[in-house]
Amino acid sequence: MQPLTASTSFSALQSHLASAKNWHLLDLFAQDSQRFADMSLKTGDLLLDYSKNLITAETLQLLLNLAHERGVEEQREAMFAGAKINTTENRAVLHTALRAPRDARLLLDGQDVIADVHAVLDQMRAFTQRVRSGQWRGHTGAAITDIVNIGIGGSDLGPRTVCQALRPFAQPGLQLHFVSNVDGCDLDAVLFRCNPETTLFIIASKTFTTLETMMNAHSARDWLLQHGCTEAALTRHFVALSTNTAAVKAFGIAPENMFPFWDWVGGRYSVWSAIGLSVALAVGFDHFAEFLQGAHTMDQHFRSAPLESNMPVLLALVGIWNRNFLGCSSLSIAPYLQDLRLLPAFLQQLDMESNGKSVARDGAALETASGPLVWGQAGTNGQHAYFQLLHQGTDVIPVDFIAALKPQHKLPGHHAALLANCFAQSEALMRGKSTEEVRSEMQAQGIDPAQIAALAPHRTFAGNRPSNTILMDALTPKTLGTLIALYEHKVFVQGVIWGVNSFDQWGVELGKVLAQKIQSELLSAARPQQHDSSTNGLVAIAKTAL
Ligand code: G6Q
Repeated sequence: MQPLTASTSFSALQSHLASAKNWHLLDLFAQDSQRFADMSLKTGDLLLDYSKNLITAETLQLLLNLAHERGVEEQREAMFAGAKINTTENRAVLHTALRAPRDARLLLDGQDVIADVHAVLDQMRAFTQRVRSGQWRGHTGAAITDIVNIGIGGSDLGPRTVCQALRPFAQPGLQLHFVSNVDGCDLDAVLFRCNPETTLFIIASKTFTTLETMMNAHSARDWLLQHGCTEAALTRHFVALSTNTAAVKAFGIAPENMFPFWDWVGGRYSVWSAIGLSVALAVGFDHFAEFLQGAHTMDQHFRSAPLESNMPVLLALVGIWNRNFLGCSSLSIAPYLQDLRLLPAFLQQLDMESNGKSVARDGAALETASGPLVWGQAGTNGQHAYFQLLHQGTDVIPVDFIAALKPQHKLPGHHAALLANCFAQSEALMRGKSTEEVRSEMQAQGIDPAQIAALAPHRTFAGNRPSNTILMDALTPKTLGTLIALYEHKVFVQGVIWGVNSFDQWGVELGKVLAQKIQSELLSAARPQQHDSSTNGLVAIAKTAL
């Protein structure tokens, strides 16, 4: 495929950049009273305001030309239709099918995937009802009180983020726990809080071979056996979410306690599949269905809206402008919602694992930057930590502010304070504070001129720093589904423009293989010799402690 730099619209954007260098966001707003109206759009329950970016109508048009030229519409259709766009693994990419309604139809290799999806959803519905109603019993006949999801990466972050975000919808009396790290402290801390008679373990692993998950699963099994559960009764305490039937069986989980999914569901796109079982258990199946429905609303919008009024496309294009033309290497995610505090970590995986690539789909080295570093924290906490760098650091870091108009609590005053902070931060990043403003403020306070001269540079903010704001009515299962799907499709569009395969993760595999080798060296008597002197030295020191 043609490198991005060779496309006509990329060159046009590069020429356009020369004029953009002199823009200030404040001037762009002053020149156009319609800017917010023109550069914001609503779809489903979400509003995206992208007007505080260093773009004009012309920039947007050139970016849209780029999207057309790079084949966003064709690739989008290929994904929805089940083409094997994950070429390095020869797989379709069909997380959108996981939230399609029952009456939809999609054939993949002659198999109706929608029918398969709904068969598993029915299995999940029946199971969640049995557990939540107390019908499902542990080995002593007591109802389940604690559910532990054991998984890592895509089999952990999605359900963990969603369960936390939907906390107000959870059933009291049923505690959800998540264990991911191979560090025994993770499982140990959870087991300490659980009763073996009333704990259900969900082993969530697409491959059912991941070291961390399998080690934690075996330790959980041992814990139950040590606490009075017989081998035969283990079946009341374990269910599996996986694509690997043979490995699930070998572990000892009954086939009827396995919730399958398929190779066309990528780990970081799997919360909509059986991997979302912990969500359905926590908030009830009907809420889980609303979460799927919210995502489906965004899928329909993404698939059918023209690019110029397509929310994921616009969010992606603004990101391309910031990354490839304004040189911003990082994107900060700031949810002004405490229950969404894990969203930055979730989006970090979604974006960085998908687009953290340096070769194009045909294997050629990329000539431009691809996925940015994605990071963040919930507001207002972040304001009292790293926002200093966002305002006055030497790097310009665009921010996505995310907020809800209505709170999920009844405490008076808090929500207005939260929203005020959210809006004030994006305004401050844009507006900045000139040295002139600082000087006159200090003069008005009667500060002496020498002190003003010394302090003014420190109290000056350049401003002109870009941000998006995403507003939802309230954080509900439906809006959360719509929001996550928005980002999934944004990442997809950017991957198409960069020309990368957003759906493989070979970088994750290398670490898995090397760790297995070192682990066997740590536990054997032989001296490690196969590495560099640093790795050999570290392994040798660790062997003395183990
Ligand atoms: C996600 C990645 C990765 C994966 C984990 C867990 O897209 O592939 O984060 O989800 O490595 O893999 P398993 O589900 O196979 O245990």
